[in-house]
This record gives sequence, C-alpha cells and structure tokens, in this order.
Amino acid sequence: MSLAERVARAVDAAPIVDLHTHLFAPQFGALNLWGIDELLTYHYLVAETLRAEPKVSPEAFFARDKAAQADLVWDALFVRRSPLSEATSGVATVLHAFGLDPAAKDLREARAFFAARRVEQHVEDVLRLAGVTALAMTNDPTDPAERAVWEAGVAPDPRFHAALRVDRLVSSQDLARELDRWIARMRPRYLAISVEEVSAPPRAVLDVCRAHDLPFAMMIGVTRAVNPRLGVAGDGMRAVSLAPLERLAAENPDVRFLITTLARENTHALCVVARKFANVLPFGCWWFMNNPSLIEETTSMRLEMLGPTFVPQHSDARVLDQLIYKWRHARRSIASALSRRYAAMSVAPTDAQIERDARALLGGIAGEWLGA
Ligand code: RAT
Ligand code: ZN
Repeated sequence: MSLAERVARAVDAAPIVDLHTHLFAPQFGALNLWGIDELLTYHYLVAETLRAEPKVSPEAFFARDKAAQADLVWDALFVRRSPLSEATSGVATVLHAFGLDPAAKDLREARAFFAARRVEQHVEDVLRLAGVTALAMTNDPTDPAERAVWEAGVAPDPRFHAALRVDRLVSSQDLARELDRWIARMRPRYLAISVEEVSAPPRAVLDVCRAHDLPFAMMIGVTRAVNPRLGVAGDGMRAVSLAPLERLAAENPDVRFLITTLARENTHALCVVARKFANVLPFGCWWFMNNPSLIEETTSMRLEMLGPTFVPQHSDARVLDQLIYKWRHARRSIASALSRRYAAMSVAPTDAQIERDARALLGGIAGEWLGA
C-alpha cells in the first residue's frame, strides 16, 4: 500500500468529534433539520442560486415556500448547470451516499426517499455514514423556539453536546445571572461568539469560563449583512488584526480559547498566536474557508507550524445530512495534507504513528476540549 493509501485509510477510520455545528439533537423536534428540501435551501446554495439567476430577486425567492425554493435551486444549480461548487457537490455526495441520482431532472425520487425515513433511524445512519461520534450544537437561549425546548426540560442525545452561544446574550442587563442560569440548564461544553473584529468579551463571560472551566470560542472575521437582501446568506468577511487576541490570551492564561478565522489572510497569523499561547486552539476551516483547496493549504500550514496540536476541521452543518459530505470531503483534504507532510520527512512514519496522528486530528483533540 502506498503512503497516501495508508494515510487515507487511517483518516477514514478515525472517529470524528465535530467541534461546531448548528445541528440539534432529535429531542429538539422541528429544530432538527434534515432531508432534501433543507439541504437545497442551505444558505450557501441560496447565495449561489441568486448569483446564477440574477433575474430572480431575493424578495421573490424568499416569498416562495420551502419546497418551491428547493425546486428553483435544483433547477438552477443541478439541472441547468453542473454542481461544481463545494456546496453543490456536497449535495451530490449526500444523494449518492443514499443511492439517489444527483443528476435527476426533478426532486420526486429524493423527496419520496426522505419522506419514508424515520427520524431516529435517520440520525443513526447519518452519524454512521459520516463517522461522527460526538458533536457540538450551537445553543442560543435568546431564540424563542430553542428556549422553549430547554425550558421544557429536554435531555438531548448524549452525542449532541451543548455550546452556549452568547452573540445576543451578551447584551442582557444581568449577564452574569443569565450565564449562570443557562450554564446550569444546558450544561454547555464551551461558550461561543462570532465577531467581526477581536475584542475582549464582557468580564462576566471570562469569569464564568474560569469558574466552570469552560473554553471560550471566538469565530473571527464575519461582517454581518453586507447584502441584507440575502438574509442569512448575506454575510461577508474581513481580514482583521489578531493583536487583541494575543492580549486576551496573555491576560487570561487560565482561560482556554477556541479560535477560528474566516479570512484566508488570517490563517497564518493565527498559527503564530497559537505558537505563543498554549491556551489558544486553532480549529476548523470556517464557512468561506470550507473548500477543499483551502482546507488542504490550511492544514498543511498548521501541521508545519503546530504539529498535531490543532483541530483541522469542524462541519458547521445546519442540516443533519450535510455531515456526510462535509466530513467525507474534509477527510480527503486532511489526508492529502497529512500524507504530503509525511512524504516530506526524512523518516517514513509507521502505521501506528499514522493512526495516532489521524485519531488526534480528527477527533482526539476536539474530544479533549469538548470533554466528549
Ligand atoms: O457557516 C454558517 O452557516 C454561518 O451562517 C454562520 O452560522 C457561522 O457558522 C456562525 O456560526 O456564525
Ligand atoms: Zn456556525
């Protein structure tokens, strides 16, 4: 077997711990999204459809019901064009995994397939096909639908870990009390925020992270609503200074920071910060970085600068079935970066070393930070 094959085999076999998703455990009912209409109305594909079909206004698109939106996306991106983008090729990967035809003229067969699925079995099948053993949700108590589920006393599937998202919560009057209350209810594995530029979070956030020994995740570089007509598909990105992150990590050595950046230009700077501060863990190739070429490039850089002490990818899945493609595709890019790295070394790795590295990168390190 060639080195590349040995590495691909180890990476394929390594269990995944997915550090950031927008998925919900099946106990959250309708918040757990799955099936063809949800896959096709993913906001990445909405942006691509409105670009491919400039005659369809965003307002006209959003006025349609979900099935009619999905029909339009299918026609624009899969029937009249080839699904070459990462987000479209991902849908094709999912359909193929379920034995469905990614070149079908319409969605009849796919809809019939998903309609016949039982949700519990579907969750099991997707996690197995993706090789995911644990994942983090994104839990925002300011969202009324989600809040109602927590207040009803939900006990989520133990593979779905809570992550307390504080983007909106940070503006509450009595932040410290709100944080304590939601930590007690959700038992989150970390707190998280997405920001345009890095700035120190409110003191109460760092205090609870310290008190409960919870990491604080910062997702850096998103500019919300650069095109507000596109709704959630309308956000953009900026490359930003990571100097404030250095200060934050230096001033809070007892807080662990999970960091991902949206701009390709910030990837290298983040590696340098992580070399200086062991309490900073670079994770994932986020959103506009979640493309095979950028994952391979980013993973290569991180391997060279950090060795196996980072988390190469998270899925950011919003629809359960996306786990299949996000992880199948990411595994290929990670395996390719890893085998190029081994090939560049003067001593060939043993199978045991390859397996140890693959397990650490795909799930081991994320599992330690998540306590999963
Ligand atoms: O990647 C996405 O789906 C974005 O819409 C965001 O949700 C982003 O991942 C975030 O968590 O802010
Ligand atoms: Zn996200």
